[in-house]
Amino acid sequence: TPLPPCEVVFVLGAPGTGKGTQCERLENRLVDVELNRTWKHLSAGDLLRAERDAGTGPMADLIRSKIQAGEIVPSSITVKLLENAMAAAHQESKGSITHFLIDGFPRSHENMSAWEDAMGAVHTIKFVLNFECPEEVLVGRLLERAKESGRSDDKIEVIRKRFKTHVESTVPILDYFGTQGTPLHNIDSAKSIEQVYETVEKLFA
Ligand code: UP5
Ligand code: MG
Repeated sequence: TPLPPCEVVFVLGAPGTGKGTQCERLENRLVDVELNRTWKHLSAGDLLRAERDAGTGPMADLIRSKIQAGEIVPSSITVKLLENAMAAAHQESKGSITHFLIDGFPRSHENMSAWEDAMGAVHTIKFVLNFECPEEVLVGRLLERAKESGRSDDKIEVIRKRFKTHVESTVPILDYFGTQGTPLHNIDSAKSIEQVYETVEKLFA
């Protein structure tokens, strides 16, 4: 079954704001039985890490060096991985999955235009979630997570670089959604995981 037109929600926010945490909850709980509509969580970062770990060629090396530097991987790579993951999820669900929570993408204007070129004509961006939280709170969360995450970028120097990349490249694209008529919901994610979830879940009602 080829991938039909799908609905997509982009989930953005600085490192540690809880994109993955909230998307996991949404994926598990937002099951609309009547409409047979299930939201599939796709983390762009997870897809890149899997590609890095599976590969041995120059592409794996490029992903490794970009993640290690807290910089953005070239858009063509990320968009292709997203496209493949959407198609695979659709296929594996025998066609029932047509709604996607895309976590950690797009991170730059370049990412956004690559998405538009590849998929903009087919899929609809329903809205964008943007989690906001003070950086010092995020540093605490990430260093705590670092004890178990095994992520090569959960080190204070790289964490600082990830924040810098977020401010310089990702924050500027938020305005763009407004110009496209795509709703942007800024969410205070300094609150508890449960409180953030309650706010977010309502947006899917
Ligand atoms: N936690 C979460 N919510 C909490 C709350 N409300 N209160 C208290 N604690 C909370 O959460 C982080 C930690 O905080 C966890 O321990 C959690 O329990 C706790 P998490 O849900 O993991 O936050 P998240 O926003 O997902 O943080 P993450 O570190 O994954 O964000 P990044 O944006 O840095 O990571 P990502 O995987 O998206 O990207 C990594 C790298 O990949 C990028 O730096 C870049 O190099 C590359 N990349 C690209 O190049 N392009 C892409 O499109 C995507 C990634
Ligand atoms: Mg994450």
